[in-house]
Amino acid sequence: MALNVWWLVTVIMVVIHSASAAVIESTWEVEYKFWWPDCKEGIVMAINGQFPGPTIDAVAGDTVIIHVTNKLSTEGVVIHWHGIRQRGTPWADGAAGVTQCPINPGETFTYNFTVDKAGTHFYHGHYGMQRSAGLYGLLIVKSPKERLVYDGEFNLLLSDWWHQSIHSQELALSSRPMRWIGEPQSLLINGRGQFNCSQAAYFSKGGEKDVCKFKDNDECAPHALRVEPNKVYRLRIASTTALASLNLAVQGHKLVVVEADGNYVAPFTVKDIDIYSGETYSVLLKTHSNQSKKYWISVGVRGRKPNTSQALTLLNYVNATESRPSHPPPVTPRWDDTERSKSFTKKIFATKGYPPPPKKSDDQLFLLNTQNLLDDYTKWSINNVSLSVPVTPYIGSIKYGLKSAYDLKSPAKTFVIDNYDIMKPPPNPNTTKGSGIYSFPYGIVVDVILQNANVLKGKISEIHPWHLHGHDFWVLGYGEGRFRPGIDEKTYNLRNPPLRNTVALFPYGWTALRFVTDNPGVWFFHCHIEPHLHMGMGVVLAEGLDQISQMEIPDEALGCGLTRKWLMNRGRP
Ligand SMILES: [Cu+2]
Repeated sequence: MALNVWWLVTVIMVVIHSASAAVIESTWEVEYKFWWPDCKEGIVMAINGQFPGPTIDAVAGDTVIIHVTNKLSTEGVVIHWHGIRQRGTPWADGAAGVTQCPINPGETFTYNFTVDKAGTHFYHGHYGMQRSAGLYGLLIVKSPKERLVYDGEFNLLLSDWWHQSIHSQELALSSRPMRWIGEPQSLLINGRGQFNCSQAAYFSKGGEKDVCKFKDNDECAPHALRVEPNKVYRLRIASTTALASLNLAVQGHKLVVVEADGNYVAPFTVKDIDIYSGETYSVLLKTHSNQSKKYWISVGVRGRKPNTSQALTLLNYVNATESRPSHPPPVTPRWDDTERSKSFTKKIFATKGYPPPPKKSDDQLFLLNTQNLLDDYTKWSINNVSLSVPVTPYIGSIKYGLKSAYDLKSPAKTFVIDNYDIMKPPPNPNTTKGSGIYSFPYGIVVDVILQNANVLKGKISEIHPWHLHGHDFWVLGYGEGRFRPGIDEKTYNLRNPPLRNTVALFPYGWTALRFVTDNPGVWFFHCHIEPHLHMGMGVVLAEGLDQISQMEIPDEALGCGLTRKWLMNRGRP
């Protein structure tokens, strides 16, 4: 038994110090840059000449001030701080059209917010499909009272990469008929991948001739993780993929999952982890004693039929004598083994010390996810409305009472068609588009039931990772088929559900979550698959409308659409 519980020591609380809050301030210039992310030249969105963008290292309680200058010549830009709740600063959430106007070329916008809670987070573009173009980086918030004990840590930022430009991708997805962007050309680990070759090809038929050739300082050369024997390492893993659901394994080593989306979870041991776009995990890895070997870290695609090679990097023991691993990389579990994915997800529970959720909810949203047509354009819809984000940011429209800036009528709070058969393509393929929002008073408990369904053609239901801005929510449960009101609520886990900001909606199933409207602001809630969001797969939640109207919002956030007009005329009759 003693051998299997080495991680137990790591959950003993250790108080290190009570740091006084610091201010982390930087100036960022966002620009397009030629880069070789997968050993092939492409164009990335770089920050201060770096791809991925710089890692922000903060301590819980710190203030982060980032002056973002848009050095793109012809398009706007925003940065969303994924996992940061933005309490009191909803205008700094960085969602274009929701919490601010895109920053114009040549202009600077200052984000100023507090990172109030420790966790593994990241940041990314939230305008058009700029995340897919490489506008992302890590945001690590350390705890002044870290409860986990480990000897060192590494960050693994996972993403997917296309050779087609995002402008071409956006146009393809918005064309009639829609042209699908296909699977990514490469997967990247910390912005590094290899297209059309494999570092591990010496194990396969092609042999040495297919082994990637790169120099150590090439932009696509993987960064190995250098470890010592008999130590515990924390791997902070984040997925900012545009499309791919991923699986990560470290050859010859078990992983103990301890954190998900910035919240500690009850530790559990696995051979590999599934990670969906928008999610983060920390895992603890214990190195072997007295080893002199090298091991593969492999990342592969799940949930969609893969057409992309694994991303690989290495775990190298400091005194490794071998030049490369002596065994092939771990094989990614079969892409369509959905039961395996569900079984991983269902192992995640809050660790001791987290208060349970409120026993009952005050309001409920049932959100049916469907793929539809709008004048023969392919769209994703929620309760038969495909989201069309207005030019004027909602937060400004609400603050200044600009009633013509968006649809004042809220979308339906439940499925439009009561007897909708989720196992079949939609009987009526046609949808509508809209910009209406769901409004909630301050301080109530809201349940959301996400309901998946069959796509437009064929017999397929896709995985959608849903991400909520401004909140962590409790994941109360998952179920198969159509949600049965009055019955399925009884299966909710109200004892130790995990707190997260992103949750998977599995094929032909439902996912239930609960949150408290304790953060006045306007919050995007959407599928984190970038093409899906681009095609309308999201909703907008406004909470505490009275508080928003009293709130101070920098004018610079609102210099577009009807709020610009309002600000220009302010003070005039
Ligand atoms: Cu989706």
